[in-house]
Amino acid sequence: MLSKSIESALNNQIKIEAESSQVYLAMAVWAEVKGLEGVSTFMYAQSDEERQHMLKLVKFVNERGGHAKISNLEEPNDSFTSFKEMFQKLYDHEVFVSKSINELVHISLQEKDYATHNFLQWYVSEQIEEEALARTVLDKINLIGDDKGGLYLFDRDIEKLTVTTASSETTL
Ligand code: OFO
Repeated sequence: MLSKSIESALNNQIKIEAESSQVYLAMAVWAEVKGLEGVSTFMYAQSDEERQHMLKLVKFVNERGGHAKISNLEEPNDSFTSFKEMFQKLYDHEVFVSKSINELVHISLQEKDYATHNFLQWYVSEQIEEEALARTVLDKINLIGDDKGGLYLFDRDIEKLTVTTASSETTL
């Protein structure tokens, strides 16, 4: 059985994961409108993954005797001055999510809720993967700079990065 404080912390994370899905959906749309199909496919896939992260939490809260809360979401930013800015925001967002997961892990230990602590380890590994992926993408964008040919190749290649993330194995 979840304590009230753990339930509320997990529910807060449900909102964060749902908002992450919206953040990446808005990025997918922006990239699609700009004609970068590879980038938009990557972002649509990221958005789907975040929804899975949210659902995994929903199931966990309900299975442990809590009540998952489905909240109103912040409207995501849907315009960017450049691809570099968009990918920087993706990276910053993942760092923010990692901090939030770490805080949850901390609370679960404080409350000696080892089941929740164990459940959260999946998210800890996931955030390591996602931060690394976002950093790799950002490094590539920085290398390309304003080179249009480089951007074309990047757009073609980024879809392959989607396939290699461990998170694509997500199951509920
Ligand atoms: Fe939910 O993993 Fe990214 O944010």
